[in-house]
Amino acid sequence: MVPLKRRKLSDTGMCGSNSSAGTEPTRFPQVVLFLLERKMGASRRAFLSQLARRKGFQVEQMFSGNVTHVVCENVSGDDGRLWLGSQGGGRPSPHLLDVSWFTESMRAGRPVEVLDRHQLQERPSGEPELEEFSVASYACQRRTSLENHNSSLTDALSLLAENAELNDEEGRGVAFRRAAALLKALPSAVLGVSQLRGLPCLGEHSLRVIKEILETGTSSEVESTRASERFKALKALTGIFGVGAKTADRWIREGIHDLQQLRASGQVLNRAQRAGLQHYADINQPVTRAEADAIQAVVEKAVSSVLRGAQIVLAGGFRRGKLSGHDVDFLITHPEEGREVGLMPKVVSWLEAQGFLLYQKTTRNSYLESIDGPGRPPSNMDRFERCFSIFKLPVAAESSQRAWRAVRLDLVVSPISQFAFALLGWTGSKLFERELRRWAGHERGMSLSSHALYDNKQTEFLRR
Ligand code: 8GT
Ligand code: MN
Repeated sequence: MVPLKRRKLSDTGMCGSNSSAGTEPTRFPQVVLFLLERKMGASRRAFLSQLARRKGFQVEQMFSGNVTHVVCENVSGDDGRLWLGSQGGGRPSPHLLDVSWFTESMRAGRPVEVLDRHQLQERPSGEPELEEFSVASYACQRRTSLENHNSSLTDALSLLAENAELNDEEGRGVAFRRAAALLKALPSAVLGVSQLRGLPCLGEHSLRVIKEILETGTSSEVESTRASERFKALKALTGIFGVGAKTADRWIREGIHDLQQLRASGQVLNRAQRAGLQHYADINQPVTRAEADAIQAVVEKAVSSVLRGAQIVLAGGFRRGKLSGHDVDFLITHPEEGREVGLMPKVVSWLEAQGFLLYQKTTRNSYLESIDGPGRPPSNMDRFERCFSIFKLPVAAESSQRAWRAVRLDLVVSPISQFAFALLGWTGSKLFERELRRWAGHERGMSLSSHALYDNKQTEFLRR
Protein backbone atom coordinates (compact mmCIF):
# COMPACT_ATOMS: atom_id res chain seq x y z
CA MET A 1 0.00 0.00 0.00
CA VAL A 2 1.09 3.51 -0.76
CA PRO A 3 1.08 5.74 2.33
CA LEU A 4 -1.82 8.19 2.38
CA LYS A 5 0.46 11.20 2.40
CA ARG A 6 2.14 10.32 -0.84
CA ARG A 7 -1.18 9.56 -2.43
CA LYS A 8 -2.47 13.00 -1.52
CA LEU A 9 0.64 14.57 -2.90
CA SER A 10 0.41 12.86 -6.23
CA ASP A 11 -3.35 13.44 -6.38
CA THR A 12 -2.79 17.17 -6.40
CA GLY A 13 0.58 17.76 -7.88
CA MET A 14 2.24 14.92 -9.62
CA CYS A 15 -0.51 13.27 -11.55
CA GLY A 16 0.00 13.98 -15.23
CA SER A 17 3.43 15.41 -14.77
CA ASN A 18 6.60 13.61 -15.63
CA SER A 19 6.81 11.60 -12.45
CA SER A 20 9.68 9.31 -13.29
CA ALA A 21 12.94 10.74 -14.47
CA GLY A 22 14.55 9.43 -17.61
CA THR A 23 11.37 8.52 -19.50
CA GLU A 24 9.29 10.35 -22.06
CA PRO A 25 7.01 13.05 -20.68
CA THR A 26 3.50 11.87 -19.92
CA ARG A 27 1.33 12.56 -22.92
CA PHE A 28 -1.96 11.35 -21.45
CA PRO A 29 -2.39 12.98 -18.05
CA GLN A 30 -5.83 11.49 -17.53
CA VAL A 31 -4.52 7.93 -17.80
CA VAL A 32 -2.37 6.26 -15.13
CA LEU A 33 -1.51 2.61 -15.77
CA PHE A 34 -0.73 -0.13 -13.36
CA LEU A 35 0.29 -3.57 -14.70
CA LEU A 36 -0.60 -6.46 -12.45
CA GLU A 37 2.37 -8.79 -12.13
CA ARG A 38 0.30 -11.82 -11.13
CA LYS A 39 0.16 -14.33 -14.02
CA MET A 40 1.90 -11.80 -16.26
CA GLY A 41 5.29 -12.40 -14.71
CA ALA A 42 7.90 -9.87 -13.65
CA SER A 43 9.94 -9.80 -16.84
CA ARG A 44 6.96 -9.35 -19.16
CA ARG A 45 5.59 -6.70 -16.85
CA ALA A 46 8.87 -4.80 -16.94
CA PHE A 47 9.00 -5.09 -20.72
CA LEU A 48 5.42 -3.87 -21.19
CA SER A 49 5.90 -1.04 -18.69
CA GLN A 50 8.92 0.19 -20.55
CA LEU A 51 7.10 -0.02 -23.85
CA ALA A 52 4.22 2.07 -22.51
CA ARG A 53 6.52 4.68 -20.99
CA ARG A 54 8.31 5.05 -24.29
CA LYS A 55 4.96 5.75 -25.91
CA GLY A 56 4.30 8.50 -23.38
CA PHE A 57 2.07 6.66 -20.90
CA GLN A 58 2.43 7.07 -17.19
CA VAL A 59 2.97 3.68 -15.58
CA GLU A 60 3.01 3.34 -11.82
CA GLN A 61 5.29 0.80 -10.26
CA MET A 62 3.09 0.54 -7.14
CA PHE A 63 -0.68 0.48 -7.08
CA SER A 64 -2.22 3.68 -5.69
CA GLY A 65 -5.37 5.77 -5.79
CA ASN A 66 -4.02 7.56 -8.86
CA VAL A 67 -4.24 4.52 -11.03
CA THR A 68 -7.01 4.77 -13.59
CA HIS A 69 -6.36 1.61 -15.64
CA VAL A 70 -5.24 -1.73 -14.22
CA VAL A 71 -3.91 -4.04 -16.95
CA CYS A 72 -4.04 -7.79 -16.33
CA GLU A 73 -3.08 -10.86 -18.29
CA ASN A 74 -4.68 -14.29 -17.83
CA VAL A 75 -6.65 -13.02 -14.85
CA SER A 76 -10.39 -13.55 -14.56
CA GLY A 77 -12.83 -10.79 -13.58
CA ASP A 78 -13.44 -12.45 -10.23
CA ASP A 79 -9.77 -12.68 -9.42
CA GLY A 80 -9.18 -9.13 -10.61
CA ARG A 81 -11.92 -7.69 -8.39
CA LEU A 82 -10.76 -9.77 -5.48
CA TRP A 83 -7.29 -8.35 -5.89
CA LEU A 84 -8.63 -4.78 -6.23
CA GLY A 85 -10.72 -5.23 -3.10
CA SER A 86 -7.62 -6.29 -1.22
CA GLN A 87 -5.99 -2.96 -2.14
CA GLY A 88 -8.59 -1.03 -0.14
CA GLY A 89 -11.77 0.65 -1.39
CA GLY A 90 -13.38 4.04 -1.08
CA ARG A 91 -12.17 5.78 -4.19
CA PRO A 92 -13.39 5.69 -7.75
CA SER A 93 -12.58 2.23 -9.01
CA PRO A 94 -10.06 2.02 -11.82
CA HIS A 95 -10.83 0.08 -14.98
CA LEU A 96 -9.90 -3.57 -14.67
CA LEU A 97 -8.66 -4.37 -18.14
CA ASP A 98 -7.38 -7.24 -20.14
CA VAL A 99 -4.02 -6.87 -21.82
CA SER A 100 -5.87 -6.59 -25.16
CA TRP A 101 -6.76 -2.99 -24.25
CA PHE A 102 -3.09 -2.35 -23.59
CA THR A 103 -1.81 -3.84 -26.85
CA GLU A 104 -4.43 -1.99 -28.87
CA SER A 105 -3.48 1.25 -27.15
CA MET A 106 0.20 0.68 -27.82
CA ARG A 107 -0.56 0.01 -31.44
CA ALA A 108 -2.70 3.15 -31.64
CA GLY A 109 -0.11 5.21 -29.79
CA ARG A 110 -2.82 6.53 -27.43
CA PRO A 111 -5.24 5.09 -24.87
CA VAL A 112 -8.08 3.56 -26.89
CA GLU A 113 -11.63 3.81 -25.65
CA VAL A 114 -12.48 1.15 -23.08
CA LEU A 115 -14.98 -1.23 -24.65
CA ASP A 116 -16.84 -4.16 -23.17
CA ARG A 117 -14.49 -6.66 -24.70
CA HIS A 118 -11.56 -5.04 -22.90
CA GLN A 119 -13.05 -5.62 -19.47
CA LEU A 120 -11.75 -8.62 -17.60
CA GLN A 121 -13.95 -11.48 -18.72
CA GLU A 122 -15.78 -13.87 -16.49
CA ARG A 123 -14.78 -17.40 -17.17
CA PRO A 124 -17.78 -19.45 -18.28
CA SER A 125 -18.04 -22.07 -15.55
CA GLY A 126 -16.36 -25.32 -16.48
CA GLU A 127 -13.87 -23.66 -18.78
CA PRO A 128 -10.64 -23.35 -16.86
CA GLU A 129 -8.19 -20.54 -17.39
CA LEU A 130 -4.83 -21.47 -18.88
CA GLU A 131 -3.54 -23.68 -16.13
CA GLU A 132 0.16 -23.95 -15.50
CA PHE A 133 1.23 -27.59 -15.75
CA SER A 134 3.25 -29.28 -13.09
CA VAL A 135 5.38 -32.30 -13.90
CA ALA A 136 8.03 -34.39 -12.11
CA SER A 137 11.55 -33.80 -13.38
CA TYR A 138 12.67 -37.34 -14.19
CA ALA A 139 10.79 -39.04 -17.03
CA CYS A 140 10.68 -42.24 -14.97
CA GLN A 141 8.66 -40.49 -12.23
CA ARG A 142 5.85 -39.62 -14.60
CA ARG A 143 2.89 -41.60 -15.80
CA THR A 144 2.75 -41.16 -19.57
CA SER A 145 -0.09 -42.72 -21.51
CA LEU A 146 0.02 -43.55 -25.21
CA GLU A 147 -2.38 -40.66 -25.75
CA ASN A 148 -0.29 -37.68 -26.82
CA HIS A 149 -2.09 -34.32 -26.66
CA ASN A 150 0.83 -32.41 -28.12
CA SER A 151 1.88 -34.45 -31.11
CA SER A 152 2.68 -31.51 -33.39
CA LEU A 153 5.11 -30.20 -30.75
CA THR A 154 6.59 -33.60 -29.91
CA ASP A 155 6.96 -34.52 -33.60
CA ALA A 156 8.92 -31.33 -34.15
CA LEU A 157 11.18 -31.86 -31.12
CA SER A 158 11.68 -35.52 -32.00
CA LEU A 159 12.81 -34.55 -35.48
CA LEU A 160 15.38 -32.17 -33.99
CA ALA A 161 16.47 -34.95 -31.60
CA GLU A 162 16.82 -37.36 -34.50
CA ASN A 163 18.83 -34.83 -36.46
CA ALA A 164 21.15 -34.27 -33.48
CA GLU A 165 21.62 -38.02 -33.05
CA LEU A 166 22.29 -38.49 -36.76
CA ASN A 167 24.98 -35.84 -36.43
CA ASP A 168 26.50 -37.58 -33.42
CA GLU A 169 25.49 -34.77 -31.04
CA GLU A 170 24.28 -36.91 -28.18
CA GLY A 171 23.82 -34.13 -25.64
CA ARG A 172 21.58 -32.11 -27.90
CA GLY A 173 19.68 -35.24 -28.84
CA VAL A 174 18.97 -36.06 -25.20
CA ALA A 175 17.87 -32.47 -24.50
CA PHE A 176 15.28 -32.57 -27.30
CA ARG A 177 14.15 -36.09 -26.29
CA ARG A 178 13.65 -34.88 -22.71
CA ALA A 179 11.59 -31.93 -23.88
CA ALA A 180 9.47 -34.14 -26.13
CA ALA A 181 8.95 -36.69 -23.33
CA LEU A 182 7.81 -33.92 -20.99
CA LEU A 183 5.20 -32.67 -23.47
CA LYS A 184 3.98 -36.23 -24.03
CA ALA A 185 3.26 -36.49 -20.32
CA LEU A 186 0.99 -33.41 -20.21
CA PRO A 187 -2.72 -34.08 -19.61
CA SER A 188 -3.89 -31.70 -22.35
CA ALA A 189 -2.74 -29.64 -25.29
CA VAL A 190 -0.46 -26.70 -24.57
CA LEU A 191 -2.14 -23.46 -25.66
CA GLY A 192 0.48 -20.93 -24.64
CA VAL A 193 4.07 -20.96 -23.41
CA SER A 194 2.90 -19.26 -20.20
CA GLN A 195 1.58 -22.68 -19.16
CA LEU A 196 5.09 -24.14 -19.30
CA ARG A 197 6.60 -21.70 -16.83
CA GLY A 198 8.73 -23.43 -14.26
CA LEU A 199 8.62 -26.86 -15.91
CA PRO A 200 11.77 -28.99 -15.93
CA CYS A 201 13.45 -30.40 -19.07
CA LEU A 202 12.58 -27.45 -21.31
CA GLY A 203 15.75 -25.76 -22.42
CA GLU A 204 15.92 -22.41 -24.15
CA HIS A 205 16.18 -23.99 -27.58
CA SER A 206 13.20 -26.31 -27.11
CA LEU A 207 11.10 -23.46 -25.70
CA ARG A 208 11.91 -21.32 -28.69
CA VAL A 209 10.72 -24.06 -31.03
CA ILE A 210 7.56 -24.62 -28.99
CA LYS A 211 6.75 -20.92 -28.93
CA GLU A 212 7.17 -20.55 -32.68
CA ILE A 213 4.88 -23.50 -33.36
CA LEU A 214 2.22 -22.23 -30.95
CA GLU A 215 2.31 -18.81 -32.58
CA THR A 216 2.75 -19.66 -36.25
CA GLY A 217 1.87 -23.33 -36.60
CA THR A 218 5.36 -24.42 -37.69
CA SER A 219 8.99 -24.11 -36.71
CA SER A 220 11.36 -22.71 -39.31
CA GLU A 221 14.24 -24.75 -37.90
CA VAL A 222 12.28 -27.98 -38.07
CA GLU A 223 11.13 -27.29 -41.62
CA SER A 224 14.58 -26.35 -42.86
CA THR A 225 16.08 -29.43 -41.18
CA ARG A 226 13.46 -31.68 -42.70
CA ALA A 227 14.17 -30.23 -46.14
CA SER A 228 17.96 -30.23 -45.84
CA GLU A 229 19.95 -32.50 -48.14
CA ARG A 230 22.17 -33.68 -45.30
CA PHE A 231 19.27 -34.74 -43.08
CA LYS A 232 17.59 -36.57 -45.95
CA ALA A 233 20.84 -38.32 -46.83
CA LEU A 234 21.58 -39.29 -43.21
CA LYS A 235 18.09 -40.71 -42.83
CA ALA A 236 18.22 -42.64 -46.09
CA LEU A 237 21.63 -44.14 -45.36
CA THR A 238 21.11 -44.99 -41.68
CA GLY A 239 17.83 -46.60 -42.73
CA ILE A 240 20.09 -49.39 -43.94
CA PHE A 241 20.43 -52.01 -41.21
CA GLY A 242 24.08 -52.05 -40.14
CA VAL A 243 24.77 -48.41 -41.05
CA GLY A 244 25.23 -45.93 -38.21
CA ALA A 245 25.69 -42.17 -38.14
CA LYS A 246 29.46 -42.35 -38.55
CA THR A 247 29.39 -44.54 -41.66
CA ALA A 248 26.63 -42.42 -43.20
CA ASP A 249 28.63 -39.27 -42.56
CA ARG A 250 31.71 -40.76 -44.23
CA TRP A 251 29.69 -41.78 -47.27
CA ILE A 252 28.08 -38.34 -47.53
CA ARG A 253 31.51 -36.75 -47.50
CA GLU A 254 32.36 -39.07 -50.38
CA GLY A 255 29.32 -37.78 -52.30
CA ILE A 256 26.95 -40.65 -51.55
CA HIS A 257 23.47 -39.39 -50.59
CA ASP A 258 21.07 -42.17 -51.44
CA LEU A 259 20.82 -45.89 -52.10
CA GLN A 260 21.29 -45.52 -55.82
CA GLN A 261 24.53 -43.61 -55.39
CA LEU A 262 25.64 -46.15 -52.78
CA ARG A 263 24.98 -49.06 -55.13
CA ALA A 264 26.83 -47.29 -57.94
CA SER A 265 29.78 -46.32 -55.73
CA GLY A 266 31.26 -49.74 -55.38
CA GLN A 267 31.65 -49.24 -51.61
CA VAL A 268 32.53 -52.46 -49.86
CA LEU A 269 29.64 -53.38 -47.57
CA ASN A 270 29.75 -55.80 -44.68
CA ARG A 271 27.34 -58.73 -44.39
CA ALA A 272 24.83 -56.81 -42.22
CA GLN A 273 24.80 -53.85 -44.60
CA ARG A 274 24.34 -56.07 -47.64
CA ALA A 275 21.32 -57.69 -46.00
CA GLY A 276 20.08 -54.27 -44.91
CA LEU A 277 20.28 -52.91 -48.43
CA GLN A 278 18.59 -55.96 -49.86
CA HIS A 279 15.61 -55.72 -47.47
CA TYR A 280 15.58 -51.93 -47.19
CA ALA A 281 11.93 -51.29 -48.03
CA ASP A 282 10.59 -54.02 -45.73
CA ILE A 283 12.78 -53.04 -42.79
CA ASN A 284 11.74 -49.41 -43.06
CA GLN A 285 8.08 -50.29 -43.06
CA PRO A 286 6.70 -50.26 -39.49
CA VAL A 287 6.03 -53.61 -37.84
CA THR A 288 2.45 -54.09 -36.63
CA ARG A 289 1.42 -55.72 -33.37
CA ALA A 290 -0.16 -58.56 -35.36
CA GLU A 291 3.17 -59.20 -37.09
CA ALA A 292 4.95 -59.15 -33.73
CA ASP A 293 2.44 -61.72 -32.42
CA ALA A 294 2.99 -63.92 -35.48
CA ILE A 295 6.76 -63.82 -34.95
CA GLN A 296 6.28 -64.53 -31.24
CA ALA A 297 4.40 -67.74 -32.12
CA VAL A 298 7.32 -68.93 -34.25
CA VAL A 299 10.03 -67.98 -31.74
CA GLU A 300 8.02 -69.58 -28.92
CA LYS A 301 7.92 -72.80 -30.89
CA ALA A 302 11.66 -72.60 -31.56
CA VAL A 303 12.48 -71.98 -27.92
CA SER A 304 10.30 -74.71 -26.45
CA SER A 305 11.45 -77.19 -29.13
CA VAL A 306 15.11 -76.82 -28.18
CA LEU A 307 14.63 -76.55 -24.39
CA ARG A 308 11.52 -77.59 -22.54
CA GLY A 309 10.31 -75.00 -20.09
CA ALA A 310 12.25 -72.12 -21.70
CA GLN A 311 10.17 -68.95 -21.99
CA ILE A 312 10.07 -65.83 -24.10
CA VAL A 313 8.65 -62.39 -23.38
CA LEU A 314 7.91 -59.66 -25.90
CA ALA A 315 9.83 -56.55 -24.79
CA GLY A 316 10.58 -53.16 -26.42
CA GLY A 317 7.92 -50.77 -27.59
CA PHE A 318 5.25 -53.47 -27.96
CA ARG A 319 5.52 -54.26 -24.25
CA ARG A 320 4.78 -50.58 -23.62
CA GLY A 321 1.57 -50.97 -25.59
CA LYS A 322 2.70 -49.40 -28.83
CA LEU A 323 0.75 -50.57 -31.85
CA SER A 324 3.73 -50.49 -34.20
CA GLY A 325 7.51 -50.53 -33.97
CA HIS A 326 10.70 -50.62 -35.98
CA ASP A 327 11.64 -54.11 -34.82
CA VAL A 328 10.55 -56.90 -32.47
CA ASP A 329 12.49 -57.58 -29.26
CA PHE A 330 12.25 -60.84 -27.28
CA LEU A 331 13.82 -61.87 -24.01
CA ILE A 332 14.45 -65.56 -23.49
CA THR A 333 15.06 -67.31 -20.17
CA HIS A 334 14.53 -70.56 -18.28
CA PRO A 335 13.11 -70.77 -14.74
CA GLU A 336 16.09 -72.85 -13.58
CA GLU A 337 19.27 -70.83 -13.33
CA GLY A 338 21.97 -72.10 -15.71
CA ARG A 339 19.64 -73.98 -18.02
CA GLU A 340 19.70 -71.02 -20.43
CA VAL A 341 23.40 -71.59 -21.14
CA GLY A 342 23.88 -72.62 -24.77
CA LEU A 343 20.26 -71.85 -25.60
CA MET A 344 20.78 -69.09 -28.16
CA PRO A 345 22.75 -71.08 -30.76
CA LYS A 346 20.12 -73.82 -30.59
CA VAL A 347 17.24 -71.39 -31.09
CA VAL A 348 19.05 -69.72 -33.98
CA SER A 349 19.83 -73.08 -35.61
CA TRP A 350 16.20 -74.14 -35.30
CA LEU A 351 14.97 -70.90 -36.91
CA GLU A 352 17.59 -71.14 -39.66
CA ALA A 353 16.76 -74.75 -40.40
CA GLN A 354 13.13 -73.77 -40.82
CA GLY A 355 14.11 -70.97 -43.21
CA PHE A 356 12.99 -68.10 -40.93
CA LEU A 357 16.21 -66.11 -40.86
CA LEU A 358 17.40 -63.90 -43.73
CA TYR A 359 20.35 -62.68 -41.66
CA GLN A 360 21.63 -63.24 -38.14
CA LYS A 361 24.60 -62.33 -36.03
CA THR A 362 24.93 -63.62 -32.51
CA THR A 363 27.14 -62.02 -29.89
CA ARG A 364 27.91 -64.20 -26.90
CA ASN A 365 27.40 -63.08 -23.36
CA SER A 366 30.23 -61.42 -21.54
CA TYR A 367 28.88 -61.14 -18.01
CA LEU A 368 30.38 -64.38 -16.73
CA GLU A 369 33.99 -63.56 -17.49
CA SER A 370 33.65 -59.89 -16.65
CA ILE A 371 36.34 -58.82 -14.23
CA ASP A 372 35.40 -55.20 -13.72
CA GLY A 373 32.87 -55.96 -11.03
CA PRO A 374 29.19 -55.26 -10.94
CA GLY A 375 29.38 -51.76 -12.37
CA ARG A 376 27.63 -50.78 -15.52
CA PRO A 377 29.20 -51.63 -18.85
CA PRO A 378 30.73 -48.61 -20.61
CA SER A 379 27.86 -47.91 -23.01
CA ASN A 380 24.21 -48.74 -22.69
CA MET A 381 25.05 -52.07 -24.31
CA ASP A 382 24.64 -54.93 -21.90
CA ARG A 383 26.51 -58.21 -21.65
CA PHE A 384 23.75 -60.62 -22.54
CA GLU A 385 24.00 -63.11 -25.33
CA ARG A 386 22.16 -61.45 -28.13
CA CYS A 387 21.10 -62.16 -31.70
CA PHE A 388 20.44 -59.38 -34.21
CA SER A 389 18.50 -60.81 -37.09
CA ILE A 390 16.23 -60.25 -40.06
CA PHE A 391 13.20 -62.49 -39.85
CA LYS A 392 11.40 -63.87 -42.89
CA LEU A 393 7.77 -63.51 -41.95
CA PRO A 394 5.24 -65.41 -44.07
CA VAL A 395 2.46 -63.07 -45.21
CA ALA A 396 -1.18 -64.12 -45.42
CA ALA A 397 -1.74 -64.88 -49.11
CA GLU A 398 -4.88 -62.74 -49.55
CA SER A 399 -3.32 -59.59 -48.12
CA SER A 400 -0.38 -59.37 -50.51
CA GLN A 401 1.14 -60.62 -53.73
CA ARG A 402 4.24 -61.56 -51.80
CA ALA A 403 4.72 -64.69 -49.77
CA TRP A 404 6.82 -63.04 -47.02
CA ARG A 405 8.28 -59.82 -45.69
CA ALA A 406 11.50 -59.03 -43.81
CA VAL A 407 11.27 -57.83 -40.17
CA ARG A 408 14.08 -56.85 -37.81
CA LEU A 409 14.15 -59.21 -34.83
CA ASP A 410 16.33 -59.03 -31.70
CA LEU A 411 16.68 -61.96 -29.32
CA VAL A 412 18.30 -61.69 -25.90
CA VAL A 413 18.99 -64.54 -23.48
CA SER A 414 19.09 -63.78 -19.76
CA PRO A 415 19.60 -66.08 -16.77
CA ILE A 416 16.52 -66.07 -14.55
CA SER A 417 18.47 -64.37 -11.72
CA GLN A 418 18.88 -61.25 -13.88
CA PHE A 419 15.64 -61.51 -15.79
CA ALA A 420 13.75 -58.78 -13.95
CA PHE A 421 16.48 -56.26 -14.69
CA ALA A 422 16.84 -57.45 -18.27
CA LEU A 423 13.11 -57.08 -18.85
CA LEU A 424 13.08 -53.62 -17.31
CA GLY A 425 16.10 -52.61 -19.40
CA TRP A 426 14.69 -53.94 -22.64
CA THR A 427 11.23 -52.48 -22.29
CA GLY A 428 12.42 -48.92 -22.98
CA SER A 429 11.96 -46.36 -24.12
CA LYS A 430 15.61 -45.42 -24.41
CA LEU A 431 14.99 -42.12 -22.66
CA PHE A 432 12.96 -43.78 -19.90
CA GLU A 433 15.82 -46.21 -19.23
CA ARG A 434 18.32 -43.40 -19.21
CA GLU A 435 16.24 -41.39 -16.77
CA LEU A 436 15.62 -44.39 -14.54
CA ARG A 437 19.36 -44.97 -14.25
CA ARG A 438 20.03 -41.29 -13.69
CA TRP A 439 17.37 -41.19 -10.98
CA ALA A 440 18.74 -44.31 -9.30
CA GLY A 441 22.23 -42.81 -9.30
CA HIS A 442 21.51 -39.20 -8.35
CA GLU A 443 18.53 -39.60 -6.07
CA ARG A 444 19.11 -43.01 -4.51
CA GLY A 445 22.87 -43.59 -4.69
CA MET A 446 22.34 -46.79 -6.64
CA SER A 447 23.49 -48.23 -9.96
CA LEU A 448 20.91 -49.79 -12.20
CA SER A 449 21.77 -51.83 -15.28
CA SER A 450 20.06 -54.55 -17.27
CA HIS A 451 21.82 -57.02 -14.96
CA ALA A 452 21.30 -55.74 -11.45
CA LEU A 453 20.56 -52.91 -9.06
CA TYR A 454 23.40 -52.07 -6.69
CA ASP A 455 23.61 -49.88 -3.64
CA ASN A 456 26.73 -47.83 -4.35
CA LYS A 457 27.65 -47.67 -0.66
CA GLN A 458 27.61 -51.45 -0.31
CA THR A 459 29.55 -51.86 -3.55
CA GLU A 460 32.25 -49.57 -2.24
CA PHE A 461 32.28 -51.54 0.97
CA LEU A 462 32.70 -54.82 -0.93
CA ARG A 463 35.46 -53.45 -3.08
CA ARG A 464 37.55 -52.27 -0.18
P1 8GT B 1 10.61 -49.47 -31.55
O1 8GT B 1 9.16 -49.63 -31.36
O2 8GT B 1 10.95 -48.42 -32.54
O3 8GT B 1 11.31 -50.77 -31.79
O4 8GT B 1 11.10 -48.88 -30.15
P2 8GT B 1 11.70 -49.63 -28.93
O5 8GT B 1 11.34 -51.07 -28.93
O6 8GT B 1 11.39 -48.84 -27.73
O7 8GT B 1 13.24 -49.42 -29.19
P3 8GT B 1 14.38 -50.48 -29.52
O8 8GT B 1 15.46 -49.74 -30.23
O9 8GT B 1 13.86 -51.69 -30.19
O10 8GT B 1 14.96 -50.86 -28.10
C1 8GT B 1 14.20 -51.56 -27.13
C2 8GT B 1 14.84 -51.37 -25.80
O11 8GT B 1 16.03 -52.10 -25.75
C3 8GT B 1 15.19 -49.94 -25.51
O12 8GT B 1 14.72 -49.61 -24.24
C4 8GT B 1 16.69 -49.90 -25.51
O13 8GT B 1 17.14 -49.03 -24.48
C5 8GT B 1 17.02 -51.31 -25.20
N1 8GT B 1 18.32 -51.68 -25.72
C6 8GT B 1 18.87 -51.64 -26.96
N2 8GT B 1 20.14 -52.12 -26.94
C7 8GT B 1 20.37 -52.45 -25.69
C8 8GT B 1 21.46 -53.02 -25.02
O14 8GT B 1 22.49 -53.30 -25.60
N3 8GT B 1 21.32 -53.22 -23.70
C9 8GT B 1 20.15 -52.92 -23.04
N4 8GT B 1 20.04 -53.16 -21.75
N5 8GT B 1 19.11 -52.41 -23.66
C10 8GT B 1 19.22 -52.19 -24.94
O15 8GT B 1 18.30 -51.22 -27.94
MN1 MN C 1 11.93 -52.44 -30.49
